[in-house]
Amino acid sequence: MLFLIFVYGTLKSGEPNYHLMQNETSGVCIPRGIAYTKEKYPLVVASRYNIPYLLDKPGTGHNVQGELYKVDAAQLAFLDRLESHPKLYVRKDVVLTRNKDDPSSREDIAAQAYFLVNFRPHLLDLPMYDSYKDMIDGKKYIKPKDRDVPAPLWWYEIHTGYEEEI
Ligand code: PCA
Repeated sequence: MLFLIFVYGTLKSGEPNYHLMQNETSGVCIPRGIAYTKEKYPLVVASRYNIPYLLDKPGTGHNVQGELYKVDAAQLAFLDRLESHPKLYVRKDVVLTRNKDDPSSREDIAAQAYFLVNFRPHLLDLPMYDSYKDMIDGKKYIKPKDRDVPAPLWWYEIHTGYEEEI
């Protein structure tokens, strides 16, 4: 069984976690090209570690560019752990298109992506991007191994569910 996953952040080619999308590193992972969200979504870079988040608020932001991958159950489980699904990011259905400038395009693609669902409202005040890239607006991504505060102790910065746990 294979799953179609849309990556829009550090897992894209050339970005800091791309090595985790190499085929057979953690499971089967086959590139399927570039796609865009059919709906607009806010893509922001947030928290002290400058992490990209696609916010679950359709209609706001941009048609976000990302990459499609076909993955097997092992790679999907690996990605779910990496993204702390469903505690932090939530893997959700998303509709994509190959051609964002042609809304009538019949090439809709059903996939899943990691969204931030219970996000703090102030995240909507951040700049919204149509495509993520490390160092965008000078924001350097800090990898999990280089973070000075362990998860979930910093999640309150971006997530409404973690205030009590600090
Ligand atoms: N990794 C996932 C979600 C955000 C991130 O940095 C991705 O690239 O889609």
